[in-house]
This record gives sequence, structure tokens and C-alpha cells, in this order.
Amino acid sequence: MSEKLDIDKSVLSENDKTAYKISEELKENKILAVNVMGSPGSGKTTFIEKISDFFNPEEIFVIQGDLESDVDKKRMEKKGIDAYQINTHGGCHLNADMIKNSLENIDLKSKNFLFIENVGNLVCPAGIRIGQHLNVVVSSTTEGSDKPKKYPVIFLNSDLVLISKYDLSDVVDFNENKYLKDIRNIKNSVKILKISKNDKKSIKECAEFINKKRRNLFNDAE
Ligand SMILES: Nc1nc2c(ncn2[C@@H]2O[C@H](COP(=O)(O)OP(=O)(O)OP(=O)(O)O)[C@@H](O)[C@H]2O)c(=O)[nH]1
Ligand SMILES: [Mg+2]
Repeated sequence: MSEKLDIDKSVLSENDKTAYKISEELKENKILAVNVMGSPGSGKTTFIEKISDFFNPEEIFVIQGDLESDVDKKRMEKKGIDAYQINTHGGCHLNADMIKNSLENIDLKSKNFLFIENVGNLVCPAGIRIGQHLNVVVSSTTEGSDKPKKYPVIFLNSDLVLISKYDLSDVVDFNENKYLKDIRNIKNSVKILKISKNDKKSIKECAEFINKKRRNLFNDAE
């Protein structure tokens, strides 16, 4: 048993070393990397599409993680955004090596933001370092208000929780008080924003938060 634990530890630390190098390389290029996590269909790609309207398409690039297909990459390209697709073929989360290989295909100059859409699920991507500076969980009202209580680790590791599909909250009897109370019990300091894909004001608030995080990271006031 202890042997198994040692092996797991060394695999993890190799990943962490690569993740650290990625994070530093992106920092040198003044790029903020945002790891977008959440259940399948929670609205991760929609969020990236919508938030891109508040940035210059040239300053963003996206790495898409899915088991199969390039559906989400094509959605990005339709918005004029540089995108790279990773297919994990069964793997339930992205890892640092996958991101390192993707970055070799992307010209980092002139970019300010990297959005990484992780494989859709609330378990595996939590706590895996992929070079990100910011962890975002897109958690939709339609999944039910019990998700923080059932899947606490991903919320614990997040910097920003987006309650997505907020326009549907009444239809699905989303219990917002319970949801918020459960999140606060897991991580009191986490930023929580409510978003709906057609509510520009809600998306603008996210863009402002992410922009501020970038400014704080690089300590520049522009
Ligand atoms: N009503 C409503 N529907 C939304 C909202 N955001 C996303 N959707 C819909 O939810 C569905 C799934 O959205 P996606 O953005 O593809 O979800 P995803 O998390 O990227 O899905 P995977 O990549 O498959 O994990 C689409 O039909 C979206 O139009 C929202 O704010 N309100
Ligand atoms: Mg998607």
C-alpha cells in the first residue's frame, strides 16, 4: 500500500513541475490562464463565447478539452478566437503535459488570456494543476442546488463560481439560499457570480473580475 502511494506521489509531482513551468512561461508573456471546470453541459463553452465579446478576439486563446470531437473548438473559431482541441479519449481531466504540448502550437505573443475548458465533470479536474492562475467552476442551476454539498472538492479549489443558466432558476426550483450557504461552508472567500447567456451585464461582471485578476497578477495598472 505504501509503495502505491509513493508511485502516485511521484507521478503527481512530475505533473506539478510541468504545471509550474507552464504557469511561469505564461506569466513571462503576461498571460492569465483560466481553468474552466464544471459538469458536462453546464455552460463552459457558452461562458467562454460570451465573455470573449468583452475582450479583443486577438488577445484570447482557448484550449478545449473533451473526450472526443472538435465541436467546441469550432465554436471558438466561429467567434474568431484561436483555439486548440485536446481529445483525452477517455481521460476524465486535462493534465499539464497536454497543455504543454498544446502551447507549442500557439503563438503566445499578443495574447493576454488563455481559457482552458477542462473535461466536463465535477470530480477529476479538481485539484489537478495544469498551469492555471485562476480556477473557475461553471455550475448551472439546472444541475440542482445540492452540487456543492455532494462535490465539495472542486468548489474548495475554485477562485470563482459561476451560477450559470440563472435564467432557468425558477423553472428548476433552484434553492439559491441552500446552494450559497453550502458553498460558504466549503470556502467562504470564493467569489460567486450569477450568469445567464443572454444577460450581458452578468457576463460583463465576469470579464471585469477576470481582467482585475490579470492586472493584480502582473501588477500593472493599464
Ligand atoms: N437557458 C440557458 N441555457 C444555457 C446557458 N448557458 C448555456 N446554455 C445552454 O446549455 C447547453 C450546453 O452549453 P455548453 O456551453 O455547450 O456546455 P458545456 O459545459 O461547454 O458542455 P460540454 O463541453 O459538453 O461539457 C447549450 O444548449 C447552451 O445553449 C444559460 O445561461 N441559459
Ligand atoms: Mg463545452
